[in-house]
Amino acid sequence: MDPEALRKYSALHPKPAGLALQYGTAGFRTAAQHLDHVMFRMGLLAVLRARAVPATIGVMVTASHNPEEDNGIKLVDPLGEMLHPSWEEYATQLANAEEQDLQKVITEICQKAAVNLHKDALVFLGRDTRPSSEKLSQSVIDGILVLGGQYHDYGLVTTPQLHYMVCCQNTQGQYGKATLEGYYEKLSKAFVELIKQGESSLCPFFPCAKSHSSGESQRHLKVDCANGIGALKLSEMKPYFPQELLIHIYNDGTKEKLNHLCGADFVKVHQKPPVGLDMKPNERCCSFDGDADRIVYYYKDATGHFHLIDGDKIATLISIFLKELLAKVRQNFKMAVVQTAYANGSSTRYLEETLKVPVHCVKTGVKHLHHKAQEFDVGVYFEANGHGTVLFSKAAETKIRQLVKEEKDDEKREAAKVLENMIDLINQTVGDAISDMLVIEAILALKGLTVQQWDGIYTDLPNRLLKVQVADRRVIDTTDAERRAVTPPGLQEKIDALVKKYKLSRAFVRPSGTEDVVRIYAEADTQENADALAHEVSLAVYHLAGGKGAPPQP
Ligand code: G16
Repeated sequence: MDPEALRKYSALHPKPAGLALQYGTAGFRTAAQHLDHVMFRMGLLAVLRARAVPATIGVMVTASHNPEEDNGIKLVDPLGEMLHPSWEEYATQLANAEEQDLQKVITEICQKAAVNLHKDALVFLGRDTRPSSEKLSQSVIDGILVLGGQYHDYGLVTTPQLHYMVCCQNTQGQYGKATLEGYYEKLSKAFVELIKQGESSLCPFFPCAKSHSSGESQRHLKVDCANGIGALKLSEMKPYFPQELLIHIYNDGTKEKLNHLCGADFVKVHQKPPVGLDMKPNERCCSFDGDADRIVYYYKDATGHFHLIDGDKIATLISIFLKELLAKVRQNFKMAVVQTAYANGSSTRYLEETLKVPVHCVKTGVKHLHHKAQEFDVGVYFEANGHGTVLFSKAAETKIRQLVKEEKDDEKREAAKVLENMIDLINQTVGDAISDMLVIEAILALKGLTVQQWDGIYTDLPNRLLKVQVADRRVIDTTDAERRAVTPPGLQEKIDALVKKYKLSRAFVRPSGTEDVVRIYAEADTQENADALAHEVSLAVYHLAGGKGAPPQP
């Protein structure tokens, strides 16, 4: 490390006085103008991490679902997973170090994490379409270079595409080719194979598949791309899709602002369609978020009523499909679903009681869900907001591929083939809107399901998500996978008392790790009751946790 170069470059990326940020649910996130120093320093950290592992590390410049004016950065570990929690702490220390202490903090990290400064370091870089992203990723590059690292800049990519590239690189191509073409080819090949299997007489499991794929209306899918990177990448991928899937892109970023009144987060929170997407009754539609790692589906029925199909129903559809196939390959694979406190009570009940699949609840943040899902042969994880994927253990994947090659029993072999294609279609590194969309489209086509039939698997309990601004959201501390508040004193007692007023009700509060707000979730027997409960809880937060501005209005 050249201390002089470090001093010189760090002075070009000064830390605003008094600013302290924390590596949150998905990295650092705040107004873009406050992030230049963080970007430079995360370039430094990525090099240290790459040397410590040692392996290629990813850096994604994005603030995902946040407003266009925000930005952020997510670090990606070698197999495409989120940065290891022990390094989140280093990230926070480095981001908040005063300029004169920077070198000392780097030396401390090197000592604690046994970083060999003489090793090569390669960092993969990607960014979303925010106006601030290009300049901020240049600051990351400055940080990488000053510590003697090398980088490959993928430029504009979705977050999951960058995770995929990192995994391909570190598995020496076993996971796929570390190029966009490699990603498009891998996913589209698996998708086409699955659709073909549905139409093949050799594969008897999908009697309704043929009639589904020949139905003209079933071939169309309207996709709201949140005016973000998803639009660019989905258009690039379109030529790879077969005739059975006709994608129509809306909110492509040419006219409106990123995430403004559209995108997966908007649709989920407001439980209404995005602007800019003209929805006819019973048409299948979906929304990506700003960096295309989340997806939710929806449609409008003949009476004009809006139906949201969120991450819980996506997890349910995938679980039903996989469970049927796993029964056919008869390998006693352990399957489970991982959710968070936001999961609708009806989804948990359906999964546990009807489908008989074990369900686990963990803290918000895909990093927590991913970690838990790794404990099973087949771990399906989804946040209600549409962020999720499926993980197959190495042992399960190897067995499935072996059955495809060697199994004599036709039924077992064909089921294994479907599973093999699912493994290739699913981006196992992280939730991926494009990959999830194709998984869902394949399942609907193979099972011959319409969006309404999918929606009808169970009925969501009415629910409401709200946000409240407080002076310092860290005053709220939670336990039991964020389902109970430990501080401030009296808050949980108040919530418990409010919940008792309504039938089938549940509510919790937690500080967001991506926005400066406290999130409130409530569900109850009717929408009016869910709304009323959420409002009363938001007032409790406002009064007991130092609310800012005017009290929340109903
Ligand atoms: C990120 C995380 C998600 C999380 C979401 C909201 O999503 O990756 O796991 O659910 O933030 O987190 P919070 O409630 O803490 O603000 P994204 O799509 O914005 O990167």
